Amino acid sequence: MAVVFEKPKSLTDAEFHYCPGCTHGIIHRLVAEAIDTLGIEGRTVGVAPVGCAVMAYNYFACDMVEAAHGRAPAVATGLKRSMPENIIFTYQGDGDLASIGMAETVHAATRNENITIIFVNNAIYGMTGGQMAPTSLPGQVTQTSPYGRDVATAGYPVKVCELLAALDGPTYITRVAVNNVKNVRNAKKAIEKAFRNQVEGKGFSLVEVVSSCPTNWGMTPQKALEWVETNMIPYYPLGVYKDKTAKEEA
Ligand SMILES: Cc1ncc(C[n+]2csc(CCOP(=O)(O)OP(=O)(O)O)c2C)c(N)n1
Ligand code: SF4
Repeated sequence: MAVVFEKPKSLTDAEFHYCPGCTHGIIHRLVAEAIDTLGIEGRTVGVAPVGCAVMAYNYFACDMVEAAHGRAPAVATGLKRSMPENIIFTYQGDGDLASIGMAETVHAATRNENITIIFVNNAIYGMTGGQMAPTSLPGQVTQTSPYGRDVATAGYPVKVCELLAALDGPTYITRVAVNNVKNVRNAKKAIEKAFRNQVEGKGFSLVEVVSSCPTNWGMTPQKALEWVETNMIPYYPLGVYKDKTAKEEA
């Protein structure tokens, strides 16, 4: 019988530790599929974050480096510059990338480092038990905003794509989601393009993936996906924010 669906070669056999319904698993799969499709499995090196995806080094079947919290773009820069023939990606949450690691993110982008960043925005600190993240929505209840995020004291959520797209440096900045089949298909294309850009030497690519954290949002997996649609996506509109390659292709 013809095989129509199988596990990507770039995922190991290790069982994911993620909570039921967590979208980290879908995103891991899409990254692994992109590596398989481009045939770069032998020369790809991933950089794992501090956050729920800290054990990504167990799941991707390529060399992996563990970065200190937020420092993945700096580690990726060093890897890429010392081994330019390798394909380097980071996989980071919103606490890792947009809070403690914001400086590394902005400066890697403005230098247009030829790396690929997968940014998982679930609007909360998942690993540490659900504290407010830079991307938590106005009014969102978290462990550290029990009455809801008050923008008067906590400020407004950081819109990473909009912010980075204002820089002259980066090549490709896009926001996708994985809450339904159509969005997963678009996310797959964007992640593949972000890796292809690096293979072709085009520069810094970041894919923000709007994601869910059913455990710390206090929702069933199904409700969490609905909340992505009704609350997250209106605040974080999906789409391409910057694509320097579009000009070349036109
Ligand atoms: C230097 C340092 N500061 C703080 C922490 C605690 N810490 C661990 S993970 C994390 C945030 C995780 O949230 P996020 O990056 O959004 O990823 P998620 O777990 O939601 O996937 C924090 C603050 C740490 N490990 N190291
Ligand atoms: S705490 Fe949230 S982000 Fe972490 S594994 Fe569980 S559902 Fe996923």
